[in-house]
Amino acid sequence: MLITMDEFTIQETRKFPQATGDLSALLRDIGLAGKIINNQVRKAGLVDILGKHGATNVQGEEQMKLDIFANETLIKILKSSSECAGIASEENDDHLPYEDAYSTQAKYVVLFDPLDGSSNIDVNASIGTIFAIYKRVSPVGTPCTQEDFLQPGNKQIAAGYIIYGSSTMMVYATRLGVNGFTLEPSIGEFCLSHPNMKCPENGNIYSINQGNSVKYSEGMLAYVNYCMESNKEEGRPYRQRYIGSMVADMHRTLIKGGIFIYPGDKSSPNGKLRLQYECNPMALIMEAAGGKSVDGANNTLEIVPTELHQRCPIFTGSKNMVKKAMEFVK
Ligand code: AHM
Ligand code: MG
Repeated sequence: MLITMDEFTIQETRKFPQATGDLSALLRDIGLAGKIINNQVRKAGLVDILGKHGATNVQGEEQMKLDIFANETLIKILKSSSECAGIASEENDDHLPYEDAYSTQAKYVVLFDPLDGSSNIDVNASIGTIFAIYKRVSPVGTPCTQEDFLQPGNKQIAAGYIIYGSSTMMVYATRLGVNGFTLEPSIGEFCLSHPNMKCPENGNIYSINQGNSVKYSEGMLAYVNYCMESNKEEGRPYRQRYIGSMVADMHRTLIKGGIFIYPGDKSSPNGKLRLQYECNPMALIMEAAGGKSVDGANNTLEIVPTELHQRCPIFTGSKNMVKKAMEFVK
């Protein structure tokens, strides 16, 4: 049976009698932006033929860098959606309130990384869009404020990603669980392909940029050594896999189990990844799938953000692997 993402989301939200359908509409709009971005991503290799950034393509249209295109697409689609009061993006210094009459009445705000891992475009590896949805704390009827975007991750209503890989998928989590939808290109619909996704409690893959190990803390070094150590009963050494594209590394971790780590180190104590639109959405997905996510000591979702673009170390994935890593780095 073919169930589209829209149909699935409507059915799920009907489980809550008080639901208005706004969240389903918002997820549909994010999916729509994903399809438009997907179309451009699929043409990325043709950029030299169609014209580079600043040049015009065969249709005489201005070519844009893909991450800028993805950002503008999400901003435009969410502005015309009547469920979004404003956005914050990795590409914009400040949050952006939508001030038209519909948007000020909306109850949700969205944070996103429009095209994460974009350095992988040149080598044709998977990239993705990451998003987080919060209910605003500022009064409905007014433009949204910075406060709406500085809520801890456990206040997320939903979060997800779109992966532009060998196929294009949208995965999103609510408190009800995690579901994955594969884009069926012939009908242009995301269709339910991965219902009720669960991250295995144990895994045998660790995913980290080990090239940074000279800068690791002692605990972090000890954990990586533990992963490489031989122990037949425990299935070690673990396999090491690191694409360097968070969405792709997390998608594998969610499906196969394992641990994904971007730690703090001596030169960057808070690591590289951003709390609000990279770590928190992934943490919500992992927790809703039975996994775990911490900054080394605390649950990622409990961290109260103080700045829009703040960075945060992350250890996320199979519950038991994350717990083990914490014993080393705490
Ligand atoms: P970006 O937002 O500039 O694309 O950077 C984020 C990416 C993640 O997708 C990935 O996990 C990480 O950077 C890889 O960083 P590094 O090359 O330092 O290992
Ligand atoms: Mg990013």
